[in-house]
Formats: sequence, structure tokens, C-alpha cells
Amino acid sequence: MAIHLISDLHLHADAPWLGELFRRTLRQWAGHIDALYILGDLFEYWVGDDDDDAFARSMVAAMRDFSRHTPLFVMHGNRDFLLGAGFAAASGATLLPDPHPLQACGHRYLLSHGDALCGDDSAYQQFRAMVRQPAWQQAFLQKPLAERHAIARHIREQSESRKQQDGPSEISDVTEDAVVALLAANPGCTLIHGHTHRPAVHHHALADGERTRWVIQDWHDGRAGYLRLDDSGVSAHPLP
Ligand code: LP5
Ligand code: MN
Repeated sequence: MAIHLISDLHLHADAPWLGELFRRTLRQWAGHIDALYILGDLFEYWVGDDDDDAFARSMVAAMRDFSRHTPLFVMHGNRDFLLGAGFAAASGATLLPDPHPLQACGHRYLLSHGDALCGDDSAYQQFRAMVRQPAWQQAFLQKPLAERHAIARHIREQSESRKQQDGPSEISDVTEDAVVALLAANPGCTLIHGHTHRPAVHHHALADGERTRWVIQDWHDGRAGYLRLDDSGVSAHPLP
């Protein structure tokens, strides 16, 4: 039995290599693994399932082909939290809540995007609390598509310039407190998340012993990777 996990692909028409790699990877894995989990930020941004963007549609079609052979699960990220029932129906993916417990290959895992664990980033957490409200989402989705795209591009630019001003900053990583609290609430689980763009394996001391946290490799600048769960546990692999 083998399960693969990927996250933070940030698929976008302006980076064709990402779309090509995603398509190729789906074709290679279809029918050869037991399930694929995508833990958020699959897309650079998502402004609603009614978007008629040709690139996004071609990615959804590739997922549809994959999910005919192999179960496909998708969790929301901070870029694509508006993926909804229309996307799920078109792609054949099952949308997962964050966090999501997974029992596989004799081990217990807890899957998350990871943004909710960045407790020191109070500006982001305020933004997150606003945009995750159903009423806010309903109002946003009623705006014309062009306006939604313009707002999303504006927020992306703001987010990028904030990162450039601040440089690589601790606030964009998860906090020990948030990780330990989540692990304590989920006894026996190994935590797997993405979002922070800091692929690694960490160990945390809890009252019931040491627990492991895997951070998934994001796809950027020609680099990509995935995690594999099988009988021997978790392993990280690059994608050529
Ligand atoms: O994504 P990344 O890596 O650059 O940085 C994230 C946090 N940024 C974000 C924003 C996303 O990049 C863009 C989301 C696009 C969604 C499109 C659909 C919905 C549009 C909704 C528009 C209101 O998640 C960044 C973190 C970083 O991770 C590290 O963890 O720091 O957080 C921020 O930059 C948040 C800003 O500081 C807060 C911005 C508030 C802007 C509020 C404007 C409201 C305008 C409302 C208009 C209707
Ligand atoms: Mn993210």
C-alpha cells in the first residue's frame, strides 16, 4: 500500500513547467498508488469554481482523468480556500477539512495545510479569519469574475511585497505552541503539512513521548517533491 502527498504547487498559466509536471505526475501515478492527497495551494489562487480560465480547466480535467483510477483528496490552502463543490464534482476530488486524521499502513497521521499553525503572523490570521467566513465568501463569489481576479492579484502583490520587505521571517513559520497543542489533541499522530516552504522533518517532545512532523516540499524554481506513506512510514522524494 502507498499513499502520496503533495502541496504548494501554486499552479498558474504563467509557469507552464508546473502544469506540465503536474500532468505528467498524475499520469505516472494513476492506478499505481492507493490515493493522492493534495494538502493545499494546488493553485496560485482560486477565485471561484465558475472561473472559465483555460489553464485551470485543463488542470481540473487532468485531475478528472486521474481520479477515475485512483482516489484523490484535496485540502484548502491559503491561496485556494474557495475551491468548492463545483471543483470537487469536475475533478472527482474529495475536499477535506483542515486538519484531517488519516490512518494508513498501520500508522496514524494528521494532515493540515499549515497556515493555521503560523500563530505569530497576526496580520495573516486576521485576514484568514475574515475570508474563511461563509458570509464573506458568499459576498465575494457574487462579484463579477474580472473583479474577483483583480482583487486576488492585488492581495497576491501585497503578500509578495510584504515578504520582500520582511525577508525570510520567523513569523511565516509554524509556532512550537500551535504544533504541540495540535499534536496533544491528536494522540499518536504524526503531523504532515505544507505552506511554510521549509521542507524538513522535525521532532517534538510531548507528554506521551516524541512525535514527528513532516513538512512537504513546495514546487518552485524547477524543484518539486512529494511524501510517500507506506508500511515503512514516511519518506520524502524529489520529482524530476
Ligand atoms: O501566499 P503567500 O505565500 O504569499 O503568503 C501567505 C499569506 N498571504 C496570503 C494571501 C495569498 O497570497 C493570496 C490569496 C488569494 C486568494 C484569492 C481569492 C480570494 C481573494 C480574497 C481577497 C480579500 O495568504 C501571508 C503570510 C504568508 O503566507 C506566510 O505565512 O504572511 O499573509 C499576508 O500577507 C496577509 C496580509 O498581511 C493581510 C492582507 C490583508 C488584506 C486585506 C484586504 C481586504 C480587501 C478586501 C476586498 C474585498
Ligand atoms: Mn500556503
